[in-house]
Amino acid sequence: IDTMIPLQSREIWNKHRVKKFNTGDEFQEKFISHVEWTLARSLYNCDDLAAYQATSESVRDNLVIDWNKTQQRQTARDSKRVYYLSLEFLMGRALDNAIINMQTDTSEKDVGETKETLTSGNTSREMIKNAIGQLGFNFEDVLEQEPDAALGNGGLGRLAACFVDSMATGDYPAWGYGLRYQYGIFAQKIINGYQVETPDYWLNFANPWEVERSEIQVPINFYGYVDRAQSGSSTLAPVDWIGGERVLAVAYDMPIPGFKTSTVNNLRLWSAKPTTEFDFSKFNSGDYKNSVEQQQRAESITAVLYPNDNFEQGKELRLKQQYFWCAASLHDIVRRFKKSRRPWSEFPDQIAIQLNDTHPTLAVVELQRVLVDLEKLDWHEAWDIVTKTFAYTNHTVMQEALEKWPIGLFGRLLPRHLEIIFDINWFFLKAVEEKFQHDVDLLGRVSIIEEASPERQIRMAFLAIVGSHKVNGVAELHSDLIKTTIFQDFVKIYGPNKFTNVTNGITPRRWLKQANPKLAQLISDTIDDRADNYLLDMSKLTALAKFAEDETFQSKWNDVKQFNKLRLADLIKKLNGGVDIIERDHIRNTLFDIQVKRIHEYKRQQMNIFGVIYRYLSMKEMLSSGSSIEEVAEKYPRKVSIFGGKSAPGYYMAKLIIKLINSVGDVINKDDEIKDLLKVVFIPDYNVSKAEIIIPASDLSEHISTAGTEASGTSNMKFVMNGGLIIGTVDGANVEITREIGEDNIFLFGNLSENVDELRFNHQYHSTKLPESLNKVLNVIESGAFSPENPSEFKALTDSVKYHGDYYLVSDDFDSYVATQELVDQVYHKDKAAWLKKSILSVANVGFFSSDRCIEEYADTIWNAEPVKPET
Ligand code: GL2
Repeated sequence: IDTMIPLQSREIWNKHRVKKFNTGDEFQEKFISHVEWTLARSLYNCDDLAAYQATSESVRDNLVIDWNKTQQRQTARDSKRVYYLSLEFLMGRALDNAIINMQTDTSEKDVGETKETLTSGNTSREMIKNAIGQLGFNFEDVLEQEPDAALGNGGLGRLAACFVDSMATGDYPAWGYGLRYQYGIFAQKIINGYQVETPDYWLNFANPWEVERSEIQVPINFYGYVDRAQSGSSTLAPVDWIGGERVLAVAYDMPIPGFKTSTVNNLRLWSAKPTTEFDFSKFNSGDYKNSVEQQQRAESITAVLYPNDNFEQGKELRLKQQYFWCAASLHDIVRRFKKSRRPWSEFPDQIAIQLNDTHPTLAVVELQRVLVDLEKLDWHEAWDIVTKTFAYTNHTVMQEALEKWPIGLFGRLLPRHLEIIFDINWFFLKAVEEKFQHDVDLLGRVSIIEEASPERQIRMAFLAIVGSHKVNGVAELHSDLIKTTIFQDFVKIYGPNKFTNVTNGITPRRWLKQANPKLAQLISDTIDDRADNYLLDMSKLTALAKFAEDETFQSKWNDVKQFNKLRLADLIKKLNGGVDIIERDHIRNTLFDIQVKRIHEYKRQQMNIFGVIYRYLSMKEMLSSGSSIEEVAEKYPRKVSIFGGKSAPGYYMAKLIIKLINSVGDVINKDDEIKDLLKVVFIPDYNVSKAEIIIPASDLSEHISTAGTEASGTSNMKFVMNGGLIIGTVDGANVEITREIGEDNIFLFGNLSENVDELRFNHQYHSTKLPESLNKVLNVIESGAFSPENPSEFKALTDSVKYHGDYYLVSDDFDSYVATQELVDQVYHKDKAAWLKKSILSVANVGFFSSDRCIEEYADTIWNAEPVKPET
């Protein structure tokens, strides 16, 4: 690798080479020097926040050494690189994860002998915990200081975070590219039962996990016009795009450490800032204020994450974000490639770019522009390179989430890109026409340009398909569905092999080891893997199966669950102003039933709360017809229904669901007659760090989307990995979870996706017939039982089922949902051993859902990329 340092100076560099801390003592030395030098504080004013910062700086120092080496190694080996483009990276906290991933040794022989070093197996976390304790701080309190990096909405963003973890762990030369929003997903407050959004200014304190690369600044243009003075009339010839507005993209890098490897990859996030150029025309015309304001507007591009999940709004600023990010990332990728001095034809051999949903599809167009307009390649040669480079992951079939841009708006912002899209479409349609002359409607159906009124629109998903060599869905059912529904015509055009499946996964480092240290400990003790190698090879978990019916083991397993339930009860108490909602004395016999995810009608939190109401009404009915509370408890044993999740700020129905949950909780939780047998809790501001407390505490979790709507779901995998059982529909990855863990270990119910169209059709053409049970529930809601001051408060929710076609099929699934819930109660309360066996077997067979497996599949079947292993 090139260096500017003369040979004779290298010795001095080597002599003063920076070193990692490797013992608790060395860590403490680092910590204190950071308190003094980095924070300019001391022993006399070091609080938890300062301790967090000093710890992070110290851990970061270790990472940076490996980070630099990794980048040098990857450059020197010059193998194929992977770039994961995602508008969302829902990273959560970094410190604990970095500490866990620092565990470097994969040999088990020295475990237990040299306990307090980083190379002694399972002790990196213990070592630092002790060292911090000796310095006078509580490890957990220190970790709590870190704000979540909440640069995502939900599953899609968290998937990207799990993937970068697995790419580093698998030693893949892979970078993530995203945006450094100043405001992540809003913080949710619940006021009088309503969601209120407050800004998440997560960069309030210095962020030790990013490095500003102020030397890496990419100028990005918007607006302007296309000048073809040089090129004549052919649109295919290179032209000049004269931009009208220019901003700078500045790189911020986050280290992504792999687990038990010294590979540390890079996540590069772009931040917008004004150029130093100044609009002198405005200045000279006396409009100084305006020209400053225009400069300031630059920063607004990366100010805020759009808070919609599975929904696209079509705002100009969003398109600006997308282009800004795609252009900056591609510029960076192309610059790195050009340093290798290889011919352009080798670009796809050296680079794979994965499009996380259609959000980065402009990168396809931008690469074509760079190759044709700037590098002067022939159009078709360029297009061949482009399509071999990109691959596209689809994450939803829902119409409202599919991106479309009106060509007017698009053409104003990106005039040259619009021309290129027209040309791409022209060649694409020409080829289709040649092949399918008999199918007259086909061209209109697959055109990248939709002939819509009032205006034509660009279908980004179609552009992504045409610009990629592979398209994948995220669970088997979903990948089948896209082939038979939204992308059906493209299967005909390209053949079935362009379409594939990579079922989602999650990183076991965060979602088992970090979130559930007690369970991780029990597992590693039980399968005799104290160096935690199972976290790299989850098939090792199958060794748990032989203990599934072992009474002593079951009891230890249960103890871990109870510990985690208490931990969650503590969190709930804290969030409820110090007042307990959950009865601690009975926690072992209380079923924790949890649904945490974005609030969405298709995810059917409304069905869950209707079920809770039905249970409550049934309990009250028993009491009023003379049953004793013991008899009620026999039929409806102790249960807490726990909800959490954010609604998009503009999503009226989802916000109403939140309000209903809270209103129902207010009534039920105060009703002394039912003697705490049922409680309802809404946990405000669900996020990654709360998920780490909530998920390990579940006995049962709910994944109950209308069949065919949830592409995969990933929290279902997290709950199973933590020994929780699932109640779910035959949707998304629930299908493969069932296959892996066995159908005896999951509670499935409801209609199948193949029946959904017909059921919806019936609702449209005949009025919806409600089952007796649901009818009762809706009537009680309409009576104002949960909103006495405003009985019609929830009318939109009840009407949507009753009169508006029940699009999400709550009425069709309600009875089987309720019946399945009663079955759950029976197993949980009547046969604890059977329950524990299911729980143990689930964990034993959850290995398939490690995101390490996903990354291997992407690497083998889509990227054709190999790991670059550190030399040992
Ligand atoms: C989603 C899907 O809704 C979800 O089922 C899937 O698990 C994730 C990750 O593949 O992607 N699609 C989508 O647009 N969002 C998702 O979470 N926001």
